[in-house]
Amino acid sequence: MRKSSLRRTCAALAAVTSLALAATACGGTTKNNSKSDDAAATSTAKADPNAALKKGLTVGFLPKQVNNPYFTSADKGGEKALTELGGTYKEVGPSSATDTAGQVSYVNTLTQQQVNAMAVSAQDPGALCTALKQAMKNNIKVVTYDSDTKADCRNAFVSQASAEDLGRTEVQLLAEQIGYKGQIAILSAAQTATNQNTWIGYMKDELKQDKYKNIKLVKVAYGNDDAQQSFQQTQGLLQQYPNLKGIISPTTVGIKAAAQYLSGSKYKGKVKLTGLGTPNDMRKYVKNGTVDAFELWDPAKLGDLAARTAVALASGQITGKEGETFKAGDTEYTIGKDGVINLGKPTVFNAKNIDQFNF
Ligand code: RAM
Repeated sequence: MRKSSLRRTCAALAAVTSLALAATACGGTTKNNSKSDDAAATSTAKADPNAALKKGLTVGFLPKQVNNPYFTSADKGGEKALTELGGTYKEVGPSSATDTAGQVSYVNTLTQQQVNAMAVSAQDPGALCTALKQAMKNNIKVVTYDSDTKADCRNAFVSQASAEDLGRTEVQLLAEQIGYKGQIAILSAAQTATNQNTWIGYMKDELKQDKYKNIKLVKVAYGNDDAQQSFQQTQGLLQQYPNLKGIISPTTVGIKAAAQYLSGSKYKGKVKLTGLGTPNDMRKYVKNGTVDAFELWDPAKLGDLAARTAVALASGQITGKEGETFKAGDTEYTIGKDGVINLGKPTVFNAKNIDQFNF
């Protein structure tokens, strides 16, 4: 068998069978038999900050959901960075944000295709672990971006901002808008989404402070990042809690659907809405008085950093350990605890600044 077809067979074997079998049949690694790459695959590998970035690498992007404009922007940012770095971009992924089995099979597809790295936004913290670990054993670098898995199931996580800041500031924004008084609800994405659940945890913690003692969180509803379900969930919240004063929706799909519902209802401007949205989705609702302020980061910058992190890992510049540094474009990033890399601070959008943004 030719070497390249042997490699392909081995990767396919590893992706669909137990790793032990593939490892026996393929001499320990199915990805690349060179010594240096074997070394890079082990957890004891050392980062070489002076290593040149490799050209010709293929990075597969696997978002939570392919037809979500937020991920379209994020992944375009990844594509642009890879083109600049002389690499190849590809994107695969499910069309529903609650198709974890689909995400698992896409991880296996990318492993089979022997990409050099993958950037994954996980629909669920644990469901992808076995598949991601198998990818890493095949010397494929795994970066999560946007929504993490468990720390031992990937090499690094590129986070959009500090999760704690995001959770706390969304509560602060809404509390100010409702005068620190009344019932509030959260309209989230999928019930298993790692990112939303982490932010909601910090929202609940923020609400424990004395200054929020007159605010009551009455419900967390899930719209599954589906426009229609999110719209119906908002309608249901108002039916169940007619005195509701505010909603936080930490999802671009959720906040847009909630704004659409409120904007056509008697609650427009009365029930306050904030959370995470794109300026292009939310512009008309800010202008028509449905929404005062909300926040987000630039998704394209998140995708850009995910791609650059993937290439730095696959080039051996970093391994994902705390304290390692690397340059992405003109910015130097330091890897934090548990392999987390923070993009920066989110932007708060309101009527004054929203026209300065186009994404
Ligand atoms: C949706 C997705 C994504 C989240 C944004 C804010 O597009 O749930 O994971 O980061 O909203």
